[in-house]
Amino acid sequence: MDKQRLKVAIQKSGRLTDHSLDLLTRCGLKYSRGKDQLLCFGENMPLDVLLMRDDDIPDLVREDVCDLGIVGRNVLEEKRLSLVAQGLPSQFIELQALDYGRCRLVIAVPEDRPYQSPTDLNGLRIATTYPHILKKWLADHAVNASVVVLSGAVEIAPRLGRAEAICDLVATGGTLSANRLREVSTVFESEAVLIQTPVPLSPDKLAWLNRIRLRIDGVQQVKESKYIMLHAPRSALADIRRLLPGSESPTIIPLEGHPERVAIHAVCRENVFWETLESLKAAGASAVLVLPVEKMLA
Ligand code: PRT
Ligand code: ZN
Repeated sequence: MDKQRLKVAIQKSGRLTDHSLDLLTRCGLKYSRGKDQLLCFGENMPLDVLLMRDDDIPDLVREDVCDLGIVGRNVLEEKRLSLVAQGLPSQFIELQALDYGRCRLVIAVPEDRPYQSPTDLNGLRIATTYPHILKKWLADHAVNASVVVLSGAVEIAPRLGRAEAICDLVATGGTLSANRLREVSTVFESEAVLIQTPVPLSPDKLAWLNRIRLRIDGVQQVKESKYIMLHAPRSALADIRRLLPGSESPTIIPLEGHPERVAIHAVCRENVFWETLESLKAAGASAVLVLPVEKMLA
């Protein structure tokens, strides 16, 4: 593989795959997928995408097989703590959070089990696929429980009599309630993060990484942003500026033949709801138009 090209590892098939490919596409990457389905070749940037199991991504980046990786912070933290336990170097360079794949690692118990505080877990068996994160949390809370390590289907462990509690990832909470479990404590909060090799990048690769990071910032900023245009009496300018959510300095344009009215154009960095439009109208605005923002570069 070409050493001058950035290699980024993302999950091959799972919850982060579509979001990660979508993010790279929004950053301008056009790619073709290799025959083996493991590599996407960047056609318009010196950047290739390797499709891997998420559990392998931290090591691929730590060992400099890939320059970059996108992985859940939960997977990264579990890996980091397992390296610490083995006395190995455990620093990962986390470049930025990516605002998707949000979930939390929680302790859950059967709905009918009383629970007031972490000490109620003393003496219990807790099933998880995240033993290192769980053990650290138990130690931090001075709880003496035993950790049952499973490779999946953690939510059915209490019903099978393998554990009295579980420590698992939750997004909506649907899986817990379907299994008559209730969340009692958050152990770790997670989202997808971009990580970097500990080996310094060549100047060319670094320049591309910096460009991509600026584009990621741009992609994140426009998610909620809207471009709003409206007409308003000059006298209402102060009120209207106050009503525009998250906008810095709007552009004010005179309207030919209407000295008392102006056009106002502004980028709002938050979503614009109907309530805001109604308030704008009440303040004297007319011809209000709200458009999505596709790209932004600060
Ligand atoms: O094959 P590979 O090893 O790559 O994939 P995987 O099966 O290990 O991972 P995958 O695709 O399930 O998840 C990848 C990453 O997505 C995780 O490491 C998290 O960072 C993130 N993520 C976000 C989640 C969830 N949300 C999530 N809800 N990972 C797992 N879940 C599971 C959870 O384990 C439970 O079974 O979904 C269920 C709960 O979901 P709710 O919505 O019912 O609460
Ligand atoms: Zn995995």
